[in-house]
Formats: sequence, C-alpha cells, structure tokens
Amino acid sequence: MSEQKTPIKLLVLPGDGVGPEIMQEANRVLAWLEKNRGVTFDLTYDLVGGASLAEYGVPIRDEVIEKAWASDAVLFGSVGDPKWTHVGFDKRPEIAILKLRQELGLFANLRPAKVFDALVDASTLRPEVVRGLDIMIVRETVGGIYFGEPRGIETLADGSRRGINTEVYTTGEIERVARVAFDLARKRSNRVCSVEKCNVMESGLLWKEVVTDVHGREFKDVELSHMLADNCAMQLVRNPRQFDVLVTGNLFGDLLSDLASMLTGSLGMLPSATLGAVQDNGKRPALYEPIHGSAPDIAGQGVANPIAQILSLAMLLRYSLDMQAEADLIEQAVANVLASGLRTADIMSEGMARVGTAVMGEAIVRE
Ligand code: GGG
Repeated sequence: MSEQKTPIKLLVLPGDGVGPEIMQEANRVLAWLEKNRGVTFDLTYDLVGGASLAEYGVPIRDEVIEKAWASDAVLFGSVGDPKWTHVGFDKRPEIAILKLRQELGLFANLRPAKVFDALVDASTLRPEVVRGLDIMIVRETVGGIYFGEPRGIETLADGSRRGINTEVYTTGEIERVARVAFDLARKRSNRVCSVEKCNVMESGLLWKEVVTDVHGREFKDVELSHMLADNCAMQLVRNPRQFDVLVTGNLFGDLLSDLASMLTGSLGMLPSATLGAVQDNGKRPALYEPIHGSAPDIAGQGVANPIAQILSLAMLLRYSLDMQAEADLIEQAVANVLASGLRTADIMSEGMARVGTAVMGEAIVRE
C-alpha cells in the first residue's frame, strides 16, 4: 500500500453483548495498519441495538444511517439483548441491522465458510470431509420473508391469535443478487448452486426461473446447478466440498450459513460482507460484521472469539478499499496464530492453549 493521504472514513458500530469486546480487537488491527501500512482511518463510533435503545429509546437513529451513507464502509459488531425480548417488534435490538441493510440497500450478504488447516479437528465433521473447505454463501438480505407484507400478529374472532409473515421476491431482487454470486464465482471455482424450495413455494419457483435466465443471458461460462434448501442443508453436512458459491434468499441463507459455520469449527469464525449497489458517485455502500449475534451468555467475560470480527475487517479491506495485500496479511496472521495452538473457548481442543479475547487479538496483531 502506497502512502495514502485522504483518511478512510469508517463508521464503527460495536453494538451489544460481545460486540464491544471483539470490536476492540479489530481496533488493534486498524491501529496496526495505520502504523505500518501508511493508511489513515477516520473512525466514527456510535450506538446501535440494545445500547441505542437504552440511550435513545430506538434501536438505531436516522443520524446513524446518515453517518453510514457518509462513510466508506461500516464495521458492525453484533446486536441483541435479552432485556429487550418482550418489547414490541420495532423495539427489538435486531431492528438496527435490518434497518441498516434496508436503508443502505445492502442486498448481498457474502458469508465465506473456510476451514483453516489448524482447525480441521474442531469441525463437527470428520477432518477428511472438511479439509480445504472454502465455500461462499451469498444471502439476499433486503427481501424475502424478513420484510414481506402482510406481516404481524392478529387476533381472530374466536380469540386465538395468528402470526403472519410473507415471502416475497421480485425479479429485480433476484437478478441483482444472482449477478453478485456469478461474478464472485468467476473469481473462484466458477460454480454457482442456487438454493430455494421451488417444490412448495411460488417465490422459490420464480427464484429458480430468474437465476436460470440471468445465467443464460450473462454468465453462460459459469456452471449453474439448483438445489432445494432442505437437500442443501443435508448436502452441506454430507459433502460440503461439492459447493463453491451458493446463492439463496434471506431466511435460507441465514440458516445455511449458521450450519456452515459449524463445519469451520465455530460460529465465532465466520465473517461477512453485505454489499449494496454502486451509486452515481461511484461509491458502493457496504457493511462488515461477524455472522454471529451478541452472545449475551458470555458477554463481559473476555472469552469471546474475536476472529470473525477481525476477518470481517479483512473483508472490508478487500471489498471496499481494494487493499488485497493487507486483507491477505490479516487472514494469514489468523491462520498462523491458529497453527501456533492458541484457541478461544469455542474452538478449544485437547493439547491447545486456551486464551481470551484480548490475547487472541494481540497474537493476531503481533503475527
Ligand atoms: N453480527 C450479526 C448480528 O448481530 N446478528 C444478529 C441478528 O439477529 N441478525 C439478524 C440477521 O442477520 O438477519
């Protein structure tokens, strides 16, 4: 990286639970980059989720959305706090991330599931099934059943209640996320598997049709296959290395990526990038966050795994700033630290050295 003059504007939103602890470790990496790679960050911090509810009475303020638009990228921690479980839906901490995705139009959530050599034994599957696993799940994030109307809980004439959510996808929403998946596949092993439930869902039928059309029109060089979501869950556990890029809707992507995380050893290992459309000014809104939530059961104990947060920063460097060498350095540092035997509790195995959040973060920076 050559000497860079204009500071890179990052909005940093640590959130709830373990969010602030793991963000501190990503901060160490940012400080290292400033010191050693001639880059300057202009960091703005703000509250989201339960932390924002406690201070401002809302999970996210409009001002935070505006700050996100004004930034080069958003680095997000995690949201969720059991204290706010019994409030109305619009007062849940999780609304913060859903609203950020919606307002910034962040429609493509890239969730890589990669097995580090040192962690093959930490996987829930046998080492020979997961060694070298490297898949990319592309999850649609602003449509589908999370946002479709009608939705709500209504009381029926007999006094019983009915909860409603609706799965809705338009051709445009499917086309743009399919393009992201095909583009990514071209830079990888050139294979896309599109996942839906077209045997029982109209939206799944349209999903399959539209992905097939986009493929036929623009990406004939990429190998395309289709799979039902239930079969995909089974295949991910049976033989995950058959996949390269998976593209799917909001709900299936959420479920399948959590499943895939266990193939890598822990939910604490998986980073993500959520990308929007390139704007007229050439900027592309983007948010980077671990796929895991706030883990309130271990918050404040200094034991959370900071790797997903640090790898999310590596994705930010790669996708928003085109700092490929620096992203590679971070990923290699994580691999080396794991190879040296350091483990947080979630990836601990016999004979390894158990460490807390800060020691893991420091070791990655030192490496
Ligand atoms: N870092 C991810 C996070 O905080 N997740 C909490 C959550 O509930 N997210 C909903 C979603 O990813 O759709």
